[in-house]
Amino acid sequence: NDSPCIDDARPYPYAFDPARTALVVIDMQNDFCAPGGFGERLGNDVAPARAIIPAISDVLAAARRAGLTIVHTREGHLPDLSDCPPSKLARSRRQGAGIGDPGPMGRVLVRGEPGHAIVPELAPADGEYIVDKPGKGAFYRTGLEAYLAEQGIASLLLAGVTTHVCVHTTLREANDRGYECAVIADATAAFDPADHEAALRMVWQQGGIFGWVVESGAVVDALA
Ligand code: TIU
Repeated sequence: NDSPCIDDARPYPYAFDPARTALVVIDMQNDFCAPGGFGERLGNDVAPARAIIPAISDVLAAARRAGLTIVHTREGHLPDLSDCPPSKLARSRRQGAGIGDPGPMGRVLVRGEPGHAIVPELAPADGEYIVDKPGKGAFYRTGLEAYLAEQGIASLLLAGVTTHVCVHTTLREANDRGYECAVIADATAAFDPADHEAALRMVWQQGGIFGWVVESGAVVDALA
């Protein structure tokens, strides 16, 4: 058969059917990638998040050409914060990154504010599914599971930020639901590279306990 296969995936080759594969781009929002947003206010350097924009852009272009299902996620809350757990709100305030507080890109992590928007380089195209999520995982309190089922999706390619937080939570939720997941190493980032490396290792160790780790160039080649 002519199903693409990424031979140098960890821990072993990753085969996928493009007709049943979705590219999921996680939380590439100004709040995580631009100065003054939620990520920086938490005490982080956003440079690693910005650095993966070109690799994600390349994978997005290849995925669009190949006709993959494309999903974008955004972490954020309703303007009245009614979907923000008090625990999350309190810890954000304690850290100086108060959810809902005013900032240079509007109210921090609130839907509809400039900080909540996806960076312009990776803007969703018409017809691409956007998941607005209140949590770290893209399946919790969203329509993602139903949407993927409707599309007949079996495999997920994961990109975005941060590797150990929202990418991992989504990966774990997806793995428990039976999806074959590949995390794209150079299209994901954490604010601290040590967290990124640890998170990637957790994917492929134990024979691929959560799935596979691949490189963006290999994904682009496989989709060509
Ligand atoms: N999108 C995402 O990963 N949300 C976070 O809060 N990440 C952190 O690393 N803080």
